[in-house]
Amino acid sequence: MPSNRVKPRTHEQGVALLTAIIIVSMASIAAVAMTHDLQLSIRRTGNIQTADQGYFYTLGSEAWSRGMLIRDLKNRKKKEDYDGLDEDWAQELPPTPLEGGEVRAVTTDLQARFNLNNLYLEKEAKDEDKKLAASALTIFQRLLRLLELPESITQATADWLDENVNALFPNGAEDMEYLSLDPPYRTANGRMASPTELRLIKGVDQEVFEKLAPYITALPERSAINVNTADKLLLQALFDGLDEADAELLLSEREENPFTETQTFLTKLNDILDENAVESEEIEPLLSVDSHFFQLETVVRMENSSQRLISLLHKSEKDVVVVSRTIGAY
Ligand SMILES: [Ca+2]
Ligand SMILES: [Ca+2]
Repeated sequence: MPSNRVKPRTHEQGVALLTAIIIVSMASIAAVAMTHDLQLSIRRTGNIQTADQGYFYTLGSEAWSRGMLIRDLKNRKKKEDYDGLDEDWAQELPPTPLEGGEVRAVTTDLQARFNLNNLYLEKEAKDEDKKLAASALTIFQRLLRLLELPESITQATADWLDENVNALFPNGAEDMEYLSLDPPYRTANGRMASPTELRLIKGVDQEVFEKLAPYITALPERSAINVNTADKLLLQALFDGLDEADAELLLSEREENPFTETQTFLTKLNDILDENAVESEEIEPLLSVDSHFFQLETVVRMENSSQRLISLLHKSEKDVVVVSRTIGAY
């Protein structure tokens, strides 16, 4: 009779089984690791692709904004000889869906802001420039006062920008002030490349900067303030004695009839102030009714990422060109 008894496993069979189990485990580990690497690689490629796609969308938005300004330039030749908030370029593009995400864009007139570089002075500055810088200093001082910030910041900012190394009295600050800090640094003694440079200046902490940020800019050259786009607070900073209600009158006037000449604006201003309080000759070079510098901010949101592009655009008499691009903060 055949025996039903199972043969006892030999020692060799046990070792073979164990070896097989080890080999299978190792193969599984290797397979898992390879799959994991592959998944990471796919995800990484996907992220790069999404980021690239987002960047191209921001460039598309920039081209669109530039097109709007070029159109404005052509209209200007026809009749509309001003830059105001009622014009097409000034309208915000609300979140607009696009393949895989959405885009939002807003064009801001940078001449609606106070240009910090108006405080810049060459070493051998002409009297005319000195006069303009002194007027800018007064405007900046009034802006700080209206924002309830220390007015002493004006002198330190002027010192940061002017090419000389003599500190203004009593609140100025040149190299000696900053070289004693940790880490030490020197004054720029030149134009600012970005308004964020203000954070380096004596008396400007994050809180001060954030309060000032919506009202300031740093343009590559001296610029006038566009009275058709400037904020109410900045209009008040322009003229001593112009209170909030007066400034609101100017805002409603320009909403009805945007100013096409600075002289019209000054006449209206003198009407409001009910006196000839404004010295037209002094203030006129600081004002304009149109603008050359614009900022476009585009935010593109894709599945898991978002891209922010800040473009600085210059509108001349003939064309609109992109001066600089910054990804992230400006
Ligand atoms: Ca215009
Ligand atoms: Ca200086």
